[in-house]
Amino acid sequence: MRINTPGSAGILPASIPALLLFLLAAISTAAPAKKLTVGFAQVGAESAWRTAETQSIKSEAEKRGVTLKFSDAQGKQENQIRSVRNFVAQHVDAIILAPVVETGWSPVLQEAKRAKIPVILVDRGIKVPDESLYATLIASDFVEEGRMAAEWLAKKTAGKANIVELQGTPGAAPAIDRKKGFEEGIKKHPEMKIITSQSADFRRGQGKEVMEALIKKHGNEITSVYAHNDHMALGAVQALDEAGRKPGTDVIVLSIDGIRDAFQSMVAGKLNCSVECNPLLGPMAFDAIEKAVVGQKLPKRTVVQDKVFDQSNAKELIASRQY
Ligand code: GZL
Repeated sequence: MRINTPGSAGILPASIPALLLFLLAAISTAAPAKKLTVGFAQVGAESAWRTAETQSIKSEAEKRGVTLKFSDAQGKQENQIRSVRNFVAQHVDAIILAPVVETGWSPVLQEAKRAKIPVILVDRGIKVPDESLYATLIASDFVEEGRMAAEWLAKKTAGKANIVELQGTPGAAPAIDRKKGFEEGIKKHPEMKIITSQSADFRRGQGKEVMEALIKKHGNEITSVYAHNDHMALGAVQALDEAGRKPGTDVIVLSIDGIRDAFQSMVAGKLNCSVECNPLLGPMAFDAIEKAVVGQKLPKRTVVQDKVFDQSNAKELIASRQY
């Protein structure tokens, strides 16, 4: 290929800049980067939040021409571990893992490390003695989400509330940390008490069932419900409605995620507040993979920023919601 530069003659570049241009031109016509194959070990499909996250990762893979191998663990860690092991055996280029719980990951992640396959954690963290077992974690700060929820409730109730807490999946990072952050947040308010706290596994149906039982047991003592996700809160709203309590007025209901159904419930005056937890992690996950597969060092943690939504802004924002 002839590169004409000032003072040059003949077909070969005569100066260094020209040589560099020549080499660049040569490289740029090289074969396109290798088509990546990525394994994605997803928790399951327990909530609209989860399906929005799955959709974000699937559509981003398609947009980038990545072959995505997807597995749904039905909420079971042993299924996720089996999926990761299978992805290693299939020699994928990278693995995306949304770990259902925090512990029990070292053995299978050591297998991925030995196979030199980078693991990108999305949406939930893990507890491992050796942090080199994963390339990066892309997730919200659940402790902060819990604190934001507590702060909102303290303002709404002038620091007086008897709270039912509906926890997420036992052992899951968002359940552990949202509880921790909320408890930290209400500590400053002696008249804000958690009167009972039970898991409903991030599921709407279980949120309704658990709330029905708690209404029977605690009746009008309950003045607030704090749910670790919108789905459980919407189940609780249904239970309160059916029990003749007025969710949104007699009982202040708040949760986390910011899904469209939560916005609809806030517009209807039933749910009072939802702290956002953005599930649209596809673009960040594949940006991280593209760096990891060429050996670039990644930050151990990328914190996804969240906002607080309530009945004061739900109506104007609902049309713009993407999940
Ligand atoms: C949060 C995610 C949680 C959501 C729930 O990152 O792990 O799991 O808050 C989902 O809706 O079930």
